[in-house]
Amino acid sequence: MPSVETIFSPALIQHHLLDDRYAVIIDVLRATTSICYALNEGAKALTPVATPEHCLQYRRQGYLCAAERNGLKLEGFDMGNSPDEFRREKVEGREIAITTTNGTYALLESQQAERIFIGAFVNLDALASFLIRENKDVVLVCAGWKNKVNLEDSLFAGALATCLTNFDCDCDSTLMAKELWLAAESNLSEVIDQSSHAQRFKKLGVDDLPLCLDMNRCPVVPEYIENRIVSLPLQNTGIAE
Ligand code: 3SL
Repeated sequence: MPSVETIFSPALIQHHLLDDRYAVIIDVLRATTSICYALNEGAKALTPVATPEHCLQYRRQGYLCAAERNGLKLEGFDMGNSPDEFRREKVEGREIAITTTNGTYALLESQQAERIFIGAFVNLDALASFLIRENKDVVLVCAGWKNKVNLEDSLFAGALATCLTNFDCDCDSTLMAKELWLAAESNLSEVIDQSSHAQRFKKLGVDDLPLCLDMNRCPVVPEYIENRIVSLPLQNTGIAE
């Protein structure tokens, strides 16, 4: 039986074995949500990078450049990190370089994993079906906030782990995440609205919560392959067209 393990913060990755396992990177607010939107809206691929400087270097190759720090779009970039910015008219057929405070960091820290996928509420069912079909050990990596644990990523880890019914769960973090999800599932937006990140958004005038909690809006399975995040073709995901 495959297993599912949860890592609540990138600071804890070093204490877990990622080799031979699939990693799912989770940054519900908002990096992994925006990545799902971009691919669902027809972007060709996203290249996650660590710094804004590195990101801008891709402009010469015709990439769109997206950069966010502390919740804000950086000046001089084509977009920040709002799912609303990754609309078809802007992203279709385009390569995008992206850097964010926590999401791209968590991904780049998880590179020992056998394969790396992107998860958010907007692709929950698609990703869960794919992982069930693959039947491999999975590690859920929550991006958190600057190495601190956060509520929304832990909730998503619980939601995904709950879907993986045939997986072995010898991991207290996963049990905790599942209990959290069970308690919050019926009033998810009210619960997430209390989170520190939602509060931060309010101060910044960011109104992306409804887009980030729009369950299964983007039926994509994004995978990080050779430095780029691409959407797996539907026939490889087991998701019916
Ligand atoms: O930290 C990140 O990667 C971002 O998702 C943070 S924010 O939602 O853009 O504020």
